Amino acid sequence: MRVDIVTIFPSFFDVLEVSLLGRARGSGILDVRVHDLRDHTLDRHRTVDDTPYGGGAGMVMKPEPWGLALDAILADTATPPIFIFPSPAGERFTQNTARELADAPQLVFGCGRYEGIDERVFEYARTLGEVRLISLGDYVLNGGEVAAMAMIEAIGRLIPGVVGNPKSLVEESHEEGLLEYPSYTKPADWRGYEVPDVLRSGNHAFINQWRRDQQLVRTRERRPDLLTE
Ligand code: 6GU
Repeated sequence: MRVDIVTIFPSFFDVLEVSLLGRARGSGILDVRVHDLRDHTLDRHRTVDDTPYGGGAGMVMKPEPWGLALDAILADTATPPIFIFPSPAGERFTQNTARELADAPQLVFGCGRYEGIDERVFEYARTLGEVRLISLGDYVLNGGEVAAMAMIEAIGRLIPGVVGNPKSLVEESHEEGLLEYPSYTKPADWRGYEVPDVLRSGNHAFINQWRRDQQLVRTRERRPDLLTE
């Protein structure tokens, strides 16, 4: 998968070089390219924002640098990509969203700052590919960078070969609409806290039943919204 990121803070994405995703980049499964929006400005001050039409607080990102940045990415692209603009005003990002996006050959993340990006940029991007405004949740971050990083990690780990053992993708929170069951490892007794007997019984039917019960108990307690949706 190819991932292009447009941002005024390219160094935010340096961390993509470490851990699982770093290894996937090294092995060619993930081709990540970070683009500095300011490289597509035409003025001496490399201006990316201006005051909002209609008044109001904050600054809005100007459309011209965005247009040139998207054009530069498209100039070197075979098929229409999916554009993702992280935004608290977008649809909610879920495990389902991650699964949908993991099949795409190319994702382009447009990271906005300030009060947002001039709306016409989204209209223009729709002429180049599918456009999705996506939010991580109901709270506000300073910009799209951290949100894009979270989405790239959630999507990237679903690409075959990124996570070493594909089985570890199946038994985890949200894969079946429930929270994950509790996990334990050695020692069996740690500071007087014991591992539940059933997990040491060797009876896999009991173990599976216990784990399923724990998933339901946890989900009911912590995330009742998942059971009613
Ligand atoms: Cl995607 N962007 C910003 N700026 N804030 C957010 C968000 C995204 N998701 C939750 N809060």
